[in-house]
Amino acid sequence: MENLIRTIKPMKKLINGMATVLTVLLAGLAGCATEPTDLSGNSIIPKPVSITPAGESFALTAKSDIFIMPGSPEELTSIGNYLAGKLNPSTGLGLEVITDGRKPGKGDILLAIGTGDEELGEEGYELNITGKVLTVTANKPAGIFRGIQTVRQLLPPEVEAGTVGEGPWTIPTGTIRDFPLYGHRGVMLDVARHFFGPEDVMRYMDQLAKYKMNVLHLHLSDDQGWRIEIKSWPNLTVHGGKTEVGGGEGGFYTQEEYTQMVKYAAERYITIIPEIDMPGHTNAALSSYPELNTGGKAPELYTGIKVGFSTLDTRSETTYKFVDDVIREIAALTPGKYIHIGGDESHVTKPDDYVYFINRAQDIVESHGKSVTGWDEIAHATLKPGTVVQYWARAENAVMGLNQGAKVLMSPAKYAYLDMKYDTASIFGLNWAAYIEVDDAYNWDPATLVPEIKKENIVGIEAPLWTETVSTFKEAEYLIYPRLPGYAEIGWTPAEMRSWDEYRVRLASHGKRMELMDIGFYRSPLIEWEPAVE
Ligand code: TNX
Repeated sequence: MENLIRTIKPMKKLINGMATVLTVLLAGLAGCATEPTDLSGNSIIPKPVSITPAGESFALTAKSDIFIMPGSPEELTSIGNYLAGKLNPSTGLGLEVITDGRKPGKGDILLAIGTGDEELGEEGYELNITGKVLTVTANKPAGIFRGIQTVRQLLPPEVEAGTVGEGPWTIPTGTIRDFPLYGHRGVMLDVARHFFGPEDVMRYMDQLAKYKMNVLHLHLSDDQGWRIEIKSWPNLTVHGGKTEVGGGEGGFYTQEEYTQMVKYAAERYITIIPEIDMPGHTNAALSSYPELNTGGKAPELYTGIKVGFSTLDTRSETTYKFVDDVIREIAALTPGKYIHIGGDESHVTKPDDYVYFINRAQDIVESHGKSVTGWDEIAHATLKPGTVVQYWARAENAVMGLNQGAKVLMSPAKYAYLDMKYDTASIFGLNWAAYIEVDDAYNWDPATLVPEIKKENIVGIEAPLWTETVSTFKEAEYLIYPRLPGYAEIGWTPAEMRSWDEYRVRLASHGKRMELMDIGFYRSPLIEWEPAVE
């Protein structure tokens, strides 16, 4: 008997093994047509709030189009065109946007503004995927835009390729209801230490949109360069924009280019927050105009990476004329509510002078109809209602801001700085705050990091990329990815729904998407990436 069992067991194994091989072969023969039917098995980042699978499959085909019902806001047509622009190059299906009142049929996508679903808010959406139609509904166009990013991620990774793939372009059926935890989910890009042109910034915005981020904070001035044209103070860019860290040629945005970037952002439901860092971090301005200096003598341009050595003359009216002109011109080009006045590391400004300056700068921002954001040091001044304090270094500053009624934007350098190295082997980046591996970047909760700063005090999260050590956008992308999707998820998904062990599996499947978009991301050893695409 025992002998018999001994021979049968391996035989069973063999038969089982053969059956598996056969199944795989058959699936292969059918052109990999094993249709995905489990919506819960997706890899969406940020993780949606709720997913209810229905167990079937929806397919985009050559007959598919994108439908918008008559009477919908104009913006929906633009969003439809954006979606077609994302899907057509890789699917080759030639999706068109239909607005003439025809009804969607099998394989079509419908974008529709729904009737006041409060829980979804401004940016939430619902996806209803049946075997027949994929419907995206939301209260606002912004929600539809966030929803179509989920649609992109539900399709196979090849949807992100620049050339036509074979498909099949199938999506499991079911319902997704989704809305963000925080209203401010952003990044900061330092274009002052090294200059990055509008093309790079727009490429970045495409990625932000993909991960449902909605703020791009541009650090437009620092010791090493002034990067935005100010018509009333032209030497800021003519002189102050002509170099960068390491002595390269620098550059700046004309007002026209800035306006184009603002428009590009708006089309992606992204708000640009411009930062003019003051009263420290101002060597480029001081070098361009002697009258802004205490003592009236202009310093040389600076191409090193030290911080904290420059200051505007805070007791001169010329300085406030300058600040007023700069803020007036920038405010006029910026539809967003906030202007960032910097305020960090003003080590050579006397404390009294610093407070005096920040108070006056706040008045100026307000006089141009905007609200103030600043680095956490600004909490030493008397903050106006509506101010946002960006916590980067000192929790006690952020708490001091809270006690004055300000809200906090969470950018703790130890966890959220994209310019920190991943580990000692990282080629680019700094390490003064920490080494931030992909798990460290993901494994924290803005609402519990500092006991006094609670969820209701927080506007959201921002991940800054300072660019002392990166001179091309390719290099920047090595630091940005794959940490960016994690920051997007921290900002969007309720903390109790997040876990590193589950997230790392989803992130792995984004490797192929990043490769197809030619992003040279850091292949963290903590993630089981799929083999590189040949
Ligand atoms: C600190 S973060 C700075 C920047 C540097 C950065 C480098 C902040 C408000 N100030 O001037 O670029 O460290 O990580």
